[in-house]
Amino acid sequence: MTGWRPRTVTEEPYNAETPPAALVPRLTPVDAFFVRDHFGVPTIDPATWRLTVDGAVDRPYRLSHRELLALADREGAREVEVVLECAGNGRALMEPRPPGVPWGEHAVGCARFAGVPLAAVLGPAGVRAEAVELVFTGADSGEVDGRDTPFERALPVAAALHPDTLLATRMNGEPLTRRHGAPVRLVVPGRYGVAGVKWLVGVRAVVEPFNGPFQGGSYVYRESRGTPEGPVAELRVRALLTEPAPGAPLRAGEENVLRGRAWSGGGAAVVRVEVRIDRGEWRAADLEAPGGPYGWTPWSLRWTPGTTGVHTVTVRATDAEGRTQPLTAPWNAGGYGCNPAARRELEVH
Ligand SMILES: Nc1nc2c(c(=O)[nH]1)N[C@H]1C(S)=C(S)[C@@H](COP(=O)(O)O)O[C@H]1N2
Ligand SMILES: [Mo]
Repeated sequence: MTGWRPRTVTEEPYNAETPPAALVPRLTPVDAFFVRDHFGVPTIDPATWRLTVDGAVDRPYRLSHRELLALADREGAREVEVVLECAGNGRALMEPRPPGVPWGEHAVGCARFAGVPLAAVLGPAGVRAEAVELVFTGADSGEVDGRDTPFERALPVAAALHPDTLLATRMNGEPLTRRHGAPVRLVVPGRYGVAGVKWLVGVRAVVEPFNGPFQGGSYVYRESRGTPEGPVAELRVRALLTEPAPGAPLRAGEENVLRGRAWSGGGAAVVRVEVRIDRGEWRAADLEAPGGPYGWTPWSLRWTPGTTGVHTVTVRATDAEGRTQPLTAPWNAGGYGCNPAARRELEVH
């Protein structure tokens, strides 16, 4: 425990951002980690929890929590360090502002999730060849268009069977908390957070692409300006400036270290982070190794301000696929995938 709390953005349902100071350590403390809920936190007793595996499978079955943990012992638990970012992170930077939770830039965090590869649970069920997707059901539900609707999301079969797609029971070495999906949540490294269904109770194989309210209704890039249309899937390349802390005293002629984090999606490494002060040249920051292919990459750059006054720092990252952050916020009707270069004004005395 750190005594940190996320910063509330909306009360009902509860949505909250990671406080900036909690983004300084490599792993984001669980009690500071951003929270995105569409409905609310369901109450689940692990003793009676069951995961239903059905649909286009040869042997539908139900798995208890104890059986899942035994599977982790038998097949080997797996742990991955993952940047979890809400697809709406940064929406408040878009002009005009799209509807949806008005996230600033901190609906993001990085944690170590441990659990069983989903493939180990699907193996015994035998996903049929005609299945195209797996649909994941959360225990939370609420009214959508006048009907009680569970939170459901789908993944293509190949992504579901990827060895790093986990049924996670632990976060940063501790049992998963209720807020973050206990007893079991899905973790899909390299994709926006919406893929990671919390409070997971069902997995079903389907032979037609799934089209639920949180799949084809929302979480789609529509009316995009300059970026592709289509479903929200992989994380877009992005950098954050974490230090100096907001309001930290800076003096002309004294050296400072600018620091932050950068990440991208689909396992693409961050290969470059560049920093520009005011309208100066772009300078390459030093990069440290990330904690695995889905963790974030720490960057740093020494800077000695020459003059007093307000200086604007701009930071942009580039990934191994050659994708670079745009300088201004991209726009689409749902306000997703907003990844402009990070910008902050620093006052030098
Ligand atoms: N069951 C369920 N799973 C869910 C959601 C939800 O509302 N219900 N929100 C999704 C979204 S949009 C995000 S960004 C992540 C946030 O995970 P966190 O709250 O653990 O940070 O959970 C995802 N999984
Ligand atoms: Mo999200």
